[in-house]
Amino acid sequence: LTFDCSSTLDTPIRPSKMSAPTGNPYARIDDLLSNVRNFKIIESTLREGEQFANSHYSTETKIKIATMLDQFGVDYLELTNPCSSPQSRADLETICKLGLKAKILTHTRCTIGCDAGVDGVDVVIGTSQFLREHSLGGKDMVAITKQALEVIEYIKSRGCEVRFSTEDSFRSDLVDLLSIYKAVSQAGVDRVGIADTVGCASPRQVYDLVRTLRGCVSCDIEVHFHDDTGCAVANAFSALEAGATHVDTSVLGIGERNGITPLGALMARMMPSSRDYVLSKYNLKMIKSIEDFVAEEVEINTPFNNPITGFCAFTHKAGIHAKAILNSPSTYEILKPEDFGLTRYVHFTSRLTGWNVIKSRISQLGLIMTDDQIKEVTAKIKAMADIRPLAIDDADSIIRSFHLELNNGEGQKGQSEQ
Ligand code: AKG
Repeated sequence: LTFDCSSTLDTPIRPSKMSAPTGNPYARIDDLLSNVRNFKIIESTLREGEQFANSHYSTETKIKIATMLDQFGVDYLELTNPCSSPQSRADLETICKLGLKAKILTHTRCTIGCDAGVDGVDVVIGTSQFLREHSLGGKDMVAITKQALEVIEYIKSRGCEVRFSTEDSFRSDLVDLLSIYKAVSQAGVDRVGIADTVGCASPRQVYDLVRTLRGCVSCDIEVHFHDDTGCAVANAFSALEAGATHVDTSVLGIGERNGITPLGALMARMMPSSRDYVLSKYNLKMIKSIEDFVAEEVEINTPFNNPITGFCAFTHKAGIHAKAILNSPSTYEILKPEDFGLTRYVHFTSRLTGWNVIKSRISQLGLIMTDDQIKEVTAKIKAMADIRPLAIDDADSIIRSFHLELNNGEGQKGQSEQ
């Protein structure tokens, strides 16, 4: 096989909207190949997510997850291969009959069979030296390409969408990769897929590979990133900047090992760059309920630092932050909690608190004090918080008893003046 991508370069590639320069010197202006404002989600909680250590979905759970993700607005749902087990086949058939808006895909190794009424099939085969040697019995790229073309032809003959992906793309030879992608693109696949199967890629490597591939194939480009080295969200964003069109996600990122690009975290990443697009397409207010449902099903907790839904994702604590947040939330928030149906919390009970936030709490409690009095009660709260952590009720009692003392003082003063 030889590598020659020149013949596909004349195919027009859909331009994404150019962004206007903003006051932010770091805001990037998209180039014409970027899909940051024009991407699709292939949601794989029901395939990659089923490979998560704790997953054992019942049919009802699968229906609920599929329905919620469909209402959220994902473009595709990827489900476990129906050949995995009789129940997997039955569940896939059930979900295909739900009449969801999202297209239903299944995921298979590069073999013929098993489409079970789906809209499309995601085909994958290993191309790295590791997988060819230890998983595919020493197959060379000529044999792999021949097998891929046969399977693609069969799936197309069944009237299904077809995506062809190389497993372990980032440890595969670049010429091998581009050659097979070009061959399958010419055979008419709807998408080619790049998979960072071991989570080794960096955002810059992702950008380079996707940008190179974008010049070699005319079809869509899907990306799948594992999170072993913590880059799954950054890599997905980089891939979109380089021209990828579809991103694989799962709820809370569940999948093999520590999983893949999480749906919610990807939404968080996309909002600052593509707010209008994301809001027009995805029902962000559902993220928390979807994550809560899946977390309970697979018996995990949402991590404290989870974007959007971590318990303190919209909590502000230090006095200097709290003061600015009370004046204008954009000072310390890049995401607006109300976009996700959530609320911010300004912490006011710690030793780091400041008088501005205590002033706001005093007014929430319906009490009136002068600025000097507020500063005095703030000092009392800080002194107590130096001794032990304070609950909201503790801080409120300090405020209330201080207020009472003030009033009693005034009352006594008034009595003695009479
Ligand atoms: C992986 O390589 O980690 C997969 O789960 C397959 C990805 C794909 O089909 O693109």
